[in-house]
Parts: sequence; C-alpha cells; structure tokens
Amino acid sequence: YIPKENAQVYDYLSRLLQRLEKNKQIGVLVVDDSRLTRSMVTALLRRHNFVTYEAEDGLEGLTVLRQHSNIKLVITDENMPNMSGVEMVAELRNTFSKEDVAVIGVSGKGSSALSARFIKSGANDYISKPYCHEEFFCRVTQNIEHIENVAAIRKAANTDYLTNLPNRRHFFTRVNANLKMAPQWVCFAIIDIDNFKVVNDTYGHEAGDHALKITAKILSRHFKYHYVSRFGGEEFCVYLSAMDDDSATELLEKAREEVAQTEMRYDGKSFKFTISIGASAEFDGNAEATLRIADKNLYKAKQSGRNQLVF
Ligand code: GH3
Ligand code: MG
Ligand code: MG
Ligand code: MG
Repeated sequence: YIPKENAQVYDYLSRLLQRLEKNKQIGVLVVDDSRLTRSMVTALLRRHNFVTYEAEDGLEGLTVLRQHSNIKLVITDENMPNMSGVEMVAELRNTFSKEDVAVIGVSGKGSSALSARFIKSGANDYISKPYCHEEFFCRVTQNIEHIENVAAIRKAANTDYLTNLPNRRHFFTRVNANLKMAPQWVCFAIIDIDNFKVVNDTYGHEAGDHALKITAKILSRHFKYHYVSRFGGEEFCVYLSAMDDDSATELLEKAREEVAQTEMRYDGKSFKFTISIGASAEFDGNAEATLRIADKNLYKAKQSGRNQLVF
C-alpha cells in the first residue's frame, strides 16, 4: 500500500527515471563561440544523461550535426564568427525537419526581436539569458518529447498493428522511393492465404489473428532482403528487386512451401493452411500496371486449385 501523496511522488520519480534512461541515447549539440558557455551548458546536459557535442560556430555546428545521427536537439547562440545561429538554423532546415531535429535558440535579455528571428528561421523554441536550470530542462525535455512523439506517430502510421509489418501506405512510399533510382528489374508478388475464412470459422478469430502473425514472420524471414508488407486482410505484398525471374520464382516457391508445412498452434488447437501467389516482373516504369498483372495471376492461382505460384 502506497499512500496517495506518496503514489504521486512515486509516479513522478519513476517517470523521471525513465526519462533519464532514455536520455542516454540522445545527442544534444551545443553551438556557441564561448568555450566557457559551451562547457557550462554541456555539463548541465550531462547531469541529465544526454550525450553532448560542441561546435564553436554555425558552420562547425552543421558539420557535427551531419556526422551524428543521434543528435535530436541543437541549442545555439546567435552571435558567432563564420555563421550565426539564425543562419545555421535556416541552413539545417534544408536537410532536417522540425520533427527530426529540434532547435532552441538562445537570446540575450529582453531581445524578443532575436527570439522571433530564431523561430522564423526554423527554430522550435528559444530561451532568454539569463535562465534558471529548471526552465532550461523544461524546454529541453519538452522539445525532446515532441521529437519522440512525432517519431512514434510516424511509426504507428506506417506499421500494421497486428503483424508489425509495414502497412500498405508505407509499402508504396518505400517502393516509389526505390523506383526513383530506376532499378533494372522489378517484381511484385501478391500473397493471399487460401480459404482463410474457414480457419476463422473453425478455430475462431483469435486463432486466425495468431496465424496471420506467424505467416508474417515466415514471410519476413524469406524476404528479408526485399520488402514485404501486409496489404490488408489475409493478403501480403512483396516488392522484389535486384534479382531475376528464376531466383524470384525459387524464393517465392520456398516461402509458399514453408507456409504449407507450418503447423499453426493456438490454444491447444493445431491447423495448417496454404497460400496462393500471383507475381509479375513485367515492368515498364508503371508499378500499378505490374501490380494489376500480379493480381490477375493471383486470381489464376486461385482458379487453378490454390497453393501455387503463378508468375
Ligand atoms: P480464398 O482462398 O479465395 O482467398 O478464400 P478466403 O476464405 O481466404 O477469402 P475470403 O476473401 O472469402 O475471406 C478472407 C477472410 O480473411 C475473411 C476474413 O474474416 C479474414 N480476415 C481478414 N483479415 C483478418 C484479420 O485481421 N484477422 C482474422 N482473424 N481474419 C481476417
Ligand atoms: Mg556569441
Ligand atoms: Mg484468401
Ligand atoms: Mg483475400
């Protein structure tokens, strides 16, 4: 039993400890031409477990930022030789969005015009000197949490909740990015579980869900060098690249065989099922056309008795 007041303290402390644990993975870059200021600010940050980096002007700041992908926050002064803080923020925003790297501009006492310039050039926040440690850490934590929340939302928007595979949206984003590099050979394979309705009807929806997760794992293993996603329902889609028709056929057949041989176990029950695959490597720059052919081939596979690949 923990008394109510103690429970609140306990809750606060455990959140604080979690935060400090997470901070060990997070890089913070301090950009300032004064060595004394840099070492004071980084010492403060290290007390909260952050990994710290330093740069003495905007130009060096950009270089250090590009070298370390763990940097999620930049705290910058304005007046520095070579490149000012505001100039550096404007420049880094060409590469890093506000959701990837947060920037806090440090402005002098009563200099609200500078605070506004920081925000306009792309800083997430500003802090005015002199500041107390409590305000400093409130702003640092708030900005870090903003970055983390956006990353979590992005991941959720791109991931299928049941199987943890990339979802259809992410599939097309990735495929389109890859197609921009003009690959020589491109193949899409649509995979559909056979008579899956029977699995649900016979063993229950939960057993069906479990079987979908197992199938996703098998497919991820077979297509680990390619790109597999859950397209919806009991349907998956694979984007194969950097191969040829024969090796793609072999790979797809192996995946089909393993699913057919796998004993799905759930809640004391055990069952098996098969998959049908429609694939196509007829690609003339239009991915949708290739997918349409793959889909037609899937239909043919179903028509010809299921548990087979039509390429
Ligand atoms: P076919 O061989 O022609 O593909 O037959 P089928 O029964 O697999 O196809 P149909 O499209 O008739 O049924 C698909 C079934 O997949 C119906 C639906 O309940 C089930 N299903 C779709 N998504 C999920 C899911 O997330 N979990 C579970 N348990 N079942 C799902
Ligand atoms: Mg200065
Ligand atoms: Mg099906
Ligand atoms: Mg289906």
